[in-house]
Amino acid sequence: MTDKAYALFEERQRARGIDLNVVREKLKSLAIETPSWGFGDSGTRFKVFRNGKAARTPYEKLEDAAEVHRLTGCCPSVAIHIPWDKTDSYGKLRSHAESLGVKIGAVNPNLFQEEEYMLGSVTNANAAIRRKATDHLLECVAIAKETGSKDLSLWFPDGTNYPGQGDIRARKVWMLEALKEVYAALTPDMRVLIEYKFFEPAFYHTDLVDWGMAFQLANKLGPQAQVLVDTGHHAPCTNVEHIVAYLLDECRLGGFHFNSRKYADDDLIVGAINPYELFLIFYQILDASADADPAVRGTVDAIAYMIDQSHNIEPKIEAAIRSVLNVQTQYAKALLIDREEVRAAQSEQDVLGAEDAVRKAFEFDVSPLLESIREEMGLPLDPMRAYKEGSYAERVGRRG
Ligand code: PSV
Ligand code: MN
Ligand code: MN
Repeated sequence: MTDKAYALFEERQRARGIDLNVVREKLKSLAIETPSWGFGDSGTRFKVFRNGKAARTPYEKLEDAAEVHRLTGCCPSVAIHIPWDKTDSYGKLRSHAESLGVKIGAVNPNLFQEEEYMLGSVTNANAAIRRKATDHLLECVAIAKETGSKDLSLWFPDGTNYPGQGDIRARKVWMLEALKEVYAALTPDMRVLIEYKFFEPAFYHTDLVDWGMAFQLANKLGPQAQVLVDTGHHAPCTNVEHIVAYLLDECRLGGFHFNSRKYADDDLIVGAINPYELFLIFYQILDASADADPAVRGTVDAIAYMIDQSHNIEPKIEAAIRSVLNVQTQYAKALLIDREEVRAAQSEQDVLGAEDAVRKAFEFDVSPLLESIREEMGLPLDPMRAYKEGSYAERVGRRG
């Protein structure tokens, strides 16, 4: 049945001039990083529901993430969040990850949980608090060196709630000062990925409110600083794929935090709300991967695809699997765009022809392709079902 479906799919794509060997190779090399915090209990400001099955320690989070990798074959690394994942030995944590067949990925400092950060962390008017926040960032660089991580994902909750509450220009200077110290501590193979967000937890002004400010900071710091696009961190109606294309062309797109949103920073399962946006993001990335400038192509190759979701009602491992499969699906669809057809329509200024060349790839059912690749890689054809029927789910069920 699968063979027949794939044969039909192949025939159809071949007739369109799509080289499925290239598509297959690209799909097989897609790596998506899962977040440790997506495997622990999390919630909203209203309540954290405890279902008794979520991972309780950084070690268990890595085990759950490794199970997602075992089933999907495309999640070889796990981002950590400090101090949520604080442990007495990061070397031990690293070995634990490696023994499970995964690596520790980006290190995420946390500047939003200590009482002292109420009025800001690196942009607090109190120099001692700024020092403490910067020291935490430096501690995370040191942790990254121990875990073998190359990326530090930086998100700052800093901002103000009322006009006049803070000196916006002074805070801008303090932010740069802190980041310069962090940048100076990196080894040449490390990066800082700067994440922006348009509001929350601050409701009047946010120090790093958008991609333009993150981009400007990255430019001031140097080539090892790039922008991290969290898909949930934009005002409604923002054209995220445009931002992606712009940053790629400037060689400043470092990575993603994928998640879905309907309203604000909802942190829902990736692709659950607007899968077409995800597809269009991948279209821009794939288009840039064929850019004449090797620096742009190199930027594409180094993109860190990370998931940042934290669910308060869904079972964690299944939610992570769903997100990963949704990312894979949209990537597969974007790989079916005939970019020559798009280019031809663009050069003829054929508006609807160009739109059609992009959209029609989205409309293909790529499940025969994904199943065929899973079969080739020795993976379960239906990772979600395999999880539900497997012994790991039973083991998780005994937690509590
Ligand atoms: C902030 O909303 C954020 O997107 C940052 O990436 C944090 O590290 C993460 O969420 C915490 O869940
Ligand atoms: Mn994020
Ligand atoms: Mn967020």
